[in-house]
Amino acid sequence: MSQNKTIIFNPRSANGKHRIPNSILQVGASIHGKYSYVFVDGNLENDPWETIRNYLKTGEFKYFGSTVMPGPQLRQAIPFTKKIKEDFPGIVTVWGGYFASNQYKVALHSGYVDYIINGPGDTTFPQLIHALENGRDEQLETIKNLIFKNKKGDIIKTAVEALLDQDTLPRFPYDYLNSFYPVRNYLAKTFMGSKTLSYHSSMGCPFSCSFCAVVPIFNAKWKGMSAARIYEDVKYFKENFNIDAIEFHDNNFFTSKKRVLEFSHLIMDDNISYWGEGRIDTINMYSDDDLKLMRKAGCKMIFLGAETGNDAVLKQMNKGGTQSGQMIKDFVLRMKNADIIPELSFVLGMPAKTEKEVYDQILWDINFIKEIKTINPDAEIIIYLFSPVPTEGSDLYKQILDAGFSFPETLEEWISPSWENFDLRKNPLTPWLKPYMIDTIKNFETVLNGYYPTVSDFRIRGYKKQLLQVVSGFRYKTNFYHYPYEIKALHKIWKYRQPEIEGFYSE
Ligand code: B12
Ligand code: SF4
Repeated sequence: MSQNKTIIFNPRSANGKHRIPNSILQVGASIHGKYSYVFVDGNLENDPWETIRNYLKTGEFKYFGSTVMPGPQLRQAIPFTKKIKEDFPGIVTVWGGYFASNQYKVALHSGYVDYIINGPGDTTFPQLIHALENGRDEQLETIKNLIFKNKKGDIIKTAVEALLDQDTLPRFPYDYLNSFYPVRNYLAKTFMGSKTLSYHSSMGCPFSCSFCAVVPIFNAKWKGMSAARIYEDVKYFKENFNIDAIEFHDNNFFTSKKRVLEFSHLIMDDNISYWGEGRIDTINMYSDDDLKLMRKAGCKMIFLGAETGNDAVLKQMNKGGTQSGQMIKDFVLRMKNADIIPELSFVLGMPAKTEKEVYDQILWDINFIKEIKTINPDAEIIIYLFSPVPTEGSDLYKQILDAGFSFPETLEEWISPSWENFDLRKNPLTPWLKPYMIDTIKNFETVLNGYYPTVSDFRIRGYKKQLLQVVSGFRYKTNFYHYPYEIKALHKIWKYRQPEIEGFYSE
């Protein structure tokens, strides 16, 4: 093993109970047994900078790798990486993850991020360390999925590697992680079970929705582990930690029906509930019997990108596949019959030719959401504001640039409060979306969350739920959404948790 060690860092991503850090586990797996490394999980450290600094002061480390998702993770990733360059200039800094891959220019121009892993790092990261350890700079351009500045200061983006057979990837070093942070502490109590595992079983997505950050990285490619391989890990967690629920963090867990049904058969008798993300038109092709089988095997809720009920806007979003407004309505009814909760996300605030068209579409979608709730009151609704992603070359991206939108030009700007709201898709700073439109959406969302609190926040039950419903009922039924302060106050008192920001409420 090399003398030079690596720190693999997971910046803080949420308050409260934390999920197992799959991103850094997979990066660790890629160099496990080849290079020495330590994990630092910002979620579980009181002062992660102190921990990092103490490691670096030993002089044994040369590489600092951080995973970087947009939003709160930037608050540690940016200042820590900058400080490392200032205080320990010999350290090589490497960023990976969705923010890094999509915003690589601003990261490299900062001067304190040396290398970006563009998408999966499973072969890229060990090859990068190998080249740097052996002083083989000339090899860098041949390493796939890498972005860096060459000696002339030009940005080099190397070839993209085809997605690997996921079954051949090394197992995650759970035992090694356990030597830093007890793995059992990551298994949260959620609305699904008392010990919930977060698991990621596939890479990419076969679609190319023009608003989605997965597209520029994976270009409509998807590869999943086999059901048997997933089940091996599930069994490990069942036997060692007695888990009773799983959150599948895949972008599109349900892409392969064969895999889902095989997996359902495998876990049928394990008493494990699960949640995953999928597409309406994909799962709509499953038969009623398939859905029932999944439910029996533990599938409790599925997150689905409904986006909008308007077929013309679905087209503008390049949603692809066969999804339509009518299909969404039919589908939520099928899910009701199968007893699986559909968790539908909507994207409001798309650009349009005139201000009136933008607003009319918002009002139209609000009505559509209410229609969905009438068909299936258990359907969960998540509302996002459209936040552009840099899908270079797409029509929609061109449209938003023409409308005067641009991303921050420095990393420091990304951690300003307004851009943080952009990341959380709560205020996207898009010029066509006027403050009164944002108010309408937010107020509707508050009333909706009052009248129909999410089941995933299991503290809001009994009298709390009833009180919220009484208070919001009049507003919901009469479309009166202005200034819903009384609902906000109750949400604040009971610390209502919106799953789209920090994940499901957990203890
Ligand atoms: C889990 C998760 C969360 C959790 C984080 C829990 C935790 N563990 O800390 C929570 C719920 C907090 C969360 C929140 C948000 N999330 Co999130 N989240 C994810 C999710 C579902 C899984 C991440 C994961 O573990 N992946 C598995 C690992 C193995 O894959 P990976 O991270 O891509 O890592 C590979 C490569 O990227 C690379 N790599 C990654 N990091 C590094 C680092 C180094 C050094 C190297 C070498 C390589 C490398 O190598 C890895 C192995 O090949 C992803 C979607 C997805 N499927 O990835 C979204 C995702 C990353 N989230 C996203 C977003 C936008 C958010 C939010 C900002 C907003 C929102 N409303 O959703 C919030 C707020 C963020 C916050 N609070 O920090 C987006 C990012 C989109 C974008 N614009 O870039 C994604 C892609 C979801 C989506 N499709 O929209 N999130
Ligand atoms: S189906 Fe979902 S994950 Fe796939 S590109 Fe569309 S929005 Fe992104």
